Amino acid sequence: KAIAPSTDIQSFTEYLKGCRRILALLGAGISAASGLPTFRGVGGLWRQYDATSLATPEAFEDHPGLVWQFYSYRRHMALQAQPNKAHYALAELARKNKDFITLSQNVDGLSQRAQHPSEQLNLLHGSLFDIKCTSFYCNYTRQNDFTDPIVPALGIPKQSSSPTRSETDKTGEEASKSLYQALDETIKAKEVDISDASNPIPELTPADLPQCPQCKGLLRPGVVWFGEPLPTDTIKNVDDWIESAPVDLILVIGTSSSVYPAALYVDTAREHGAKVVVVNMEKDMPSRGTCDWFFQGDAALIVPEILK
Ligand code: BJW
Ligand code: ZN
Repeated sequence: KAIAPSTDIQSFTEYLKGCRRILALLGAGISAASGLPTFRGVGGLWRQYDATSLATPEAFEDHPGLVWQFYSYRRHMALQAQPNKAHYALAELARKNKDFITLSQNVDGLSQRAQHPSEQLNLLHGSLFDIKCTSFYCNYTRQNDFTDPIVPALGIPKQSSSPTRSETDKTGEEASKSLYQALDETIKAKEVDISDASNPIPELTPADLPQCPQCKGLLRPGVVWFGEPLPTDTIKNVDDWIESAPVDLILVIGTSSSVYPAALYVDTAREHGAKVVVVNMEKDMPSRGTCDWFFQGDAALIVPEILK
């Protein structure tokens, strides 16, 4: 489409009134105002530390201690954070409209904690609080494990300034910046600069890391790493839902739409008749050119406003 997307809230709310079947695709930006950093874009934590390279099966195989430290930190931060008004607005929409489903790429548990009905919430990339065994022959998994730290050796050093509830008053960018500092301090406390490739990686012994109660193998976070398939049941649910009838609207909230197959749901929804609304802090979005409405700014402010 050559036409610029509309930025008119009124025309959007008019359209929304007539919508029945609605999808939301969530990315890290929806949790930015809760103080959790995004992967890319404004306040992107991964850029400095190249954390996308930590979110791979190869990184975990080679450096399980380092990767577990990273996820332990992420679990800790997510547990300290509170859902924001965008999480609550979507949870409310889900309770009011049983023809609405959310596809979340986030692993932080904030939609669940905002009481989003679980049968309408599809976790495309798993959860920081699901744990599973890495042994090929073992099927051990557990869900909703909020133990922090998950094992003592993965404790966050006390001197790191983790976000408190008052962090939710800050803007996403401010909060992300203070998280940067917290990660810096965590790394300094361990006297390791993981941004410098020449530094030795801190080796925790396998006995320090979470261990499978069934087979004594190494446990891992139940998230989806690059090169891994998305959860089959979840994908089937979503695909069946989309196929079953035309879709009226897809809300694309706080995602760079750069990771597949999640990003493809925007096109799939459009092919099934959906209009596309994008909510993002940044103006230069790849999905902006092909959306019907574009609302620039903090999702925590805009989402409750447009769903009111
Ligand atoms: C705000 C804001 C505010 C800020 N308000 N907005 C096709 C083409 C090319 C490559 C591929 C392809 N298909 C598959 C691939 C490979 C790969 C891939 O996509 N690579 C791309 C990088 C090119 N995909 C995969 O490997 C996937 N698996 C797969 O395809 O398997 C195939 C297979 C089949 C059968 C057998 C075996 C394999 C898996 C992808 C898994 C992604 N995992 C991660 C890590 C999860 C765990 C963890 O959290 O550590 O998921 S990567 C990371 O990116 C995380 C996120 O969910 C995901 C998306 O990021 P998101 O949420 O969009 O965040 P950002 O930071 O990118 O964007 C934030 C946005 O918010 C920005 O736009 C900001 O502007 C905005 N923002 N503040 C509103 N306050
Ligand atoms: Zn096991």
